[in-house]
Amino acid sequence: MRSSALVLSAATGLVSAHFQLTYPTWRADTLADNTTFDQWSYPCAGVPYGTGNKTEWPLSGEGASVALDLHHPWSYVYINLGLGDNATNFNISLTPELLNVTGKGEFCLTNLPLPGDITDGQNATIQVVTGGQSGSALYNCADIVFRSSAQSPSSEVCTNSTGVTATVVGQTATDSSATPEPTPNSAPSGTFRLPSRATSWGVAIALILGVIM
Ligand SMILES: [Cu+2]
Repeated sequence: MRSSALVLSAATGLVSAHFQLTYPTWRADTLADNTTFDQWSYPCAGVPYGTGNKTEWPLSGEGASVALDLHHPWSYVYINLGLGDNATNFNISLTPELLNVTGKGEFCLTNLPLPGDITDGQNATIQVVTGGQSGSALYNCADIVFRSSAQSPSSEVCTNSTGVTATVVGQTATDSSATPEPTPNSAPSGTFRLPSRATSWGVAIALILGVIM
């Protein structure tokens, strides 16, 4: 089994593609040459809890951000949260609106909607899932500790590459509503908000509306 999987991955040459979880810091570099980790592997690419550093992450606001480097032409992006040490149940969705991200490169989401009962010092894990053309999903995880004093990532770390655009699935590109409404019964709490950092650059509207600027 193992050797055939290795042969398959070598033959398809897909190992160098996939995606990077840039922020918060992922558990391990699952794109490294000769890595034994596998992004196809649920829930965290085979990387055990605590392998990497814990990133201090805020309880709310703009700093509640995730930055990705996407290597596929397009990706469905889901971001989930699992509370506690070594969470195995990533049952809190931070992307109640399904995002379809077009383009390869850096992608930044800020102001992710967090549950209201998070406490300072609480450990958790962020799971990022991308779906693409193959119909299979890719996974990466980052371990965090919630801190009210956490700093936001810099604009260099959390940024959007030219040509990377996102649309909410089900929303047409000509829809002029600035803030999509959460789908009933799917939003855990709060509302999904436009990335405010990007808003200040005049980019977020384009992201949500799918307009290439
Ligand atoms: Cu890939």
